[in-house]
Amino acid sequence: MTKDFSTKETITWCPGCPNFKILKAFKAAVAELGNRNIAIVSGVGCHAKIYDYINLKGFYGIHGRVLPVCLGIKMGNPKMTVVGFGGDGDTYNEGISHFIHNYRYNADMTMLVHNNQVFSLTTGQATATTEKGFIDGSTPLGLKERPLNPLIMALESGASFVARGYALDVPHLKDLIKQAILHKGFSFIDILQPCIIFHNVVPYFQKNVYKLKNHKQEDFSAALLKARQWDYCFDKDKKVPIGIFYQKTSPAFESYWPQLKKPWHTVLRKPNWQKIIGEFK
Ligand SMILES: Cc1ncc(C[n+]2csc(CCOP(=O)(O)OP(=O)(O)O)c2C)c(N)n1
Repeated sequence: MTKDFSTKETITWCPGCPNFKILKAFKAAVAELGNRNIAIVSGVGCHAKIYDYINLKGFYGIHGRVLPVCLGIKMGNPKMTVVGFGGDGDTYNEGISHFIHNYRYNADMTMLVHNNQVFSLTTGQATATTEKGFIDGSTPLGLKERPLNPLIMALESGASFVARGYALDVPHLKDLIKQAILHKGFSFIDILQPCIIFHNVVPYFQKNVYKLKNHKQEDFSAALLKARQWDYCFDKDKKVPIGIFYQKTSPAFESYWPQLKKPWHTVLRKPNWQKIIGEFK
């Protein structure tokens, strides 16, 4: 049940923040999957607080380093389901190299990016996915660069599962999360999570977000075409597709490293903690 995944922590997101919806969708998804063998990992930022609100074990992160921690957990216990939560700054700025290389590795884990298109916790500076022209204290003359499209970057990096969700469509997001977790390989969902304080584009999304229909998920060219439909800017009233853009079967990291096939992680190790602690005295 969803409430089994709740904690007693006081939630400190701003009232009305779409992060509440991501929390709701995630808890409902894992409750429906009936899987408690999940480790969660977060970055640093507003999104990362989700770690405190989900009753699962894991690691409350380091800014931009969600994916290396996820991969370490997966290598340590290949039977574990691993889910990372990152911000757009966290994942597409500080963590961009991990983002690219993890598509090459294709370990069986899931990355959920709360994309509010700003560094929210530090009060709204521009990230890699902020639209050109965005004005803020750190870009008073308007941001000059064009945003990166993380879907295209994921596809071109060899991703085996690429999706986009919308935090304010909880049932749809819940289904995406379930499918991402069930996917055998590295799955990525860019979740539109408009920050209602520093980057409130809710009206744009309410008007323009639509669900992919009759889209061939195994067709790479079709995926690229759909990913290009919206460029993360808000000047031209473009439609914003959500759903699974691309999914393919390809060998997961755990399957091609022979060391990870053996059940070595189940061997009971008996570390001499006194000796180890002594080395640091
Ligand atoms: C290595 C490092 N760089 C910078 C910071 C400062 N910092 C803390 S939170 C944050 C913003 C996070 O933004 P984002 O990842 O987009 O998450 P959001 O707050 O929007 O959910 C930054 C830059 C930090 N903690 N560590």
